[in-house]
Amino acid sequence: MNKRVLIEDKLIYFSNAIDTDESKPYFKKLKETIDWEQDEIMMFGKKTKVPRLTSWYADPNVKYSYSGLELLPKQWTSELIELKSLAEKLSTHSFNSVLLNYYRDGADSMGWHSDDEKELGANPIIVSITFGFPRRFLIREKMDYKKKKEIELEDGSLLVMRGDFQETYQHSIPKTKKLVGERLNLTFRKVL
Ligand SMILES: O=C(O)CCC(=O)C(=O)O
Repeated sequence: MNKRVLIEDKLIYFSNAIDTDESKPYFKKLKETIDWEQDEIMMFGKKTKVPRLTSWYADPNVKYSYSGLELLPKQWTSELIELKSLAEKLSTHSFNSVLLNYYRDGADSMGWHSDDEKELGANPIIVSITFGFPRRFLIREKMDYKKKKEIELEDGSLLVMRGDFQETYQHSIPKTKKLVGERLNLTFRKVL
């Protein structure tokens, strides 16, 4: 497994946390078994579809709201439990929930944001696992948007976000006009 520190104490990248011969079956199983939903949020007073499909799994009684949406937890599947264990092993932290995103093509995206909801507490540890087509993960400093970094999140990769990463930076997955394949992303979180 190849480990790289991208930002000291804040961002650690494992490029092949899951081997290709395992990542392909995970992709297929997650795509087929996860209860994908098309969420809608209010933007400028209008209901707008979120540009990706999402799903939320968590321990019972865990409540979370995200972009103004109250999420109701679904029950862990066996693949999600396995991936949670891997996330816990590599981050030495425990999680009680996972938010999944399904990017169907290059028109699907995630806008600039920080995972700084108060339910996650100060300096949350979040682990992000990617399956499928690699997409650009952009990072910018909140105090100076011109200070940017980026990394391509590859199939089977695992990214640990920790320390004051969410407080100091925003991140996004931009749209692309390139022909890109489907991508699944899982972010393991601990809701307090
Ligand atoms: O798809 C990704 O890699 C980013 C996901 C993300 O930013 C999030 O779930 O908050």
